[in-house]
Amino acid sequence: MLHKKKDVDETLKLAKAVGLDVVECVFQSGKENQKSFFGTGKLNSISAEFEMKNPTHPWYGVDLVLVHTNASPIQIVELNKILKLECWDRVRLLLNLFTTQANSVEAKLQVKLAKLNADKTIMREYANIQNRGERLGWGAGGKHALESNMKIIDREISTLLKKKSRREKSERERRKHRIKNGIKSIGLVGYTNAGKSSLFQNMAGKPVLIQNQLFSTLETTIGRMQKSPRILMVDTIGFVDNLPTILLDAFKSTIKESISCDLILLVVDISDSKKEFKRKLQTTLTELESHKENFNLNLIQPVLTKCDLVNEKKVLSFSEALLNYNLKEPIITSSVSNHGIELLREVILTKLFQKPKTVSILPPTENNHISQLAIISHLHELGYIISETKIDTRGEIQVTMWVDDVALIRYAAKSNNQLKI
Ligand SMILES: Nc1nc2c(ncn2[C@@H]2O[C@H](COP(=O)(O)OP(=O)(O)OP(=O)(O)O)[C@@H](O)[C@H]2O)c(=O)[nH]1
Ligand SMILES: [Mg+2]
Repeated sequence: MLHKKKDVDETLKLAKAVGLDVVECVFQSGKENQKSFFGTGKLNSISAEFEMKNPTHPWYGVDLVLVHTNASPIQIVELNKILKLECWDRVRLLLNLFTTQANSVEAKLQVKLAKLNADKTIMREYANIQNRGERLGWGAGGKHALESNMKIIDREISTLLKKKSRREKSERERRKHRIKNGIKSIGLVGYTNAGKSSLFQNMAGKPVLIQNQLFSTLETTIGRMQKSPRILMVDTIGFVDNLPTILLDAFKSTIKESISCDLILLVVDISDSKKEFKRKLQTTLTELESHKENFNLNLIQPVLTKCDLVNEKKVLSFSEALLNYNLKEPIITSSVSNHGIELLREVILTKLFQKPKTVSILPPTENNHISQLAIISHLHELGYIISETKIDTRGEIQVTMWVDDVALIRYAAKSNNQLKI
């Protein structure tokens, strides 16, 4: 791997997630070379070392070079030409990871689109070289192959864009339908590997992929929060530093779905070092800020998770650090020990429904003959019942529940005065 900065930990994790075995990191300091990222002298010496083909050399058998940057197409082509090996920058690395992780039709479509757009930028660069009359580099193919490949890519991109826009339209319709029916939604957002899917699974009871790996989740899963009225939780892709524009564009609608909600849980891993905690939080907030036309920043509720892995002192120190970002007081949780989960549920319910409502269900009379059991069963559908108390003397049943005001009033109007709010 070639890189200029020393903070390559995350790139190494991405490489591991793709199944790559990194044998060595090569550093170079100094100003970035616009054409080849690294200085020509350095690249030539690396190339010479590759060409030696000495079986005892640690690079023997290496078939891929990673560059620790979101490189320009010019740089990728030039690196390819000099090193005569396949070269991936962070964009290609992430694209390959996303390709292996994409399971749903939606994610596959988005990744494929991003990949084709990335390929197109490289081909365009080869075409530029050709127009300048230079010799095409290693791996470029012939002139005709290049032209016909570019045409094929353009056609595929336009087909995929049409499919994507159809899917987005039906998603918009579904969302409209949910809003019309008073169904609330909560988005889980945060850095990749923060613990979003674990929190989702814990609170919604729906199994999702949970792995100690970057970008386990690429698609959106929606599940109903347990012990609550109809509140839908949305688990989706996480953020990462410098996510390439090509991928950001492809996943824009997925990200939009997780933030166009009534409440946003900003999930932050508290088991990280303070430096990592701040870096990941800053990236997530910057990302959210860039989408602020789709939601109100006041809807963000921070959740510091994985608290089972740290001591009280660290919890306090990280909670304090969070306040410097003008965020609300965080809820401290663990999806493993269940610490804070019930408190988080209460906070969510209070934010969405203010407080529990108590209603009285009167026994049937000659005119009003709906059974109390039938009304209670309907109330179960409408909201979440916390308690039911029978008032013996009057035969009345008092029910305390979390419920949407409008839905309750609408139902009470249909109950022939048997349901008193
Ligand atoms: N100890 C502990 N581990 C946790 C907790 N929450 C999540 N994890 C672990 O952290 C890792 C990442 O968890 P996920 O829930 O997959 O994280 P994510 O944010 O959905 O990650 P991506 O989908 O990859 O962006 C997994 O190994 C989980 O088991 C927690 O509360 N405590
Ligand atoms: Mg996940």
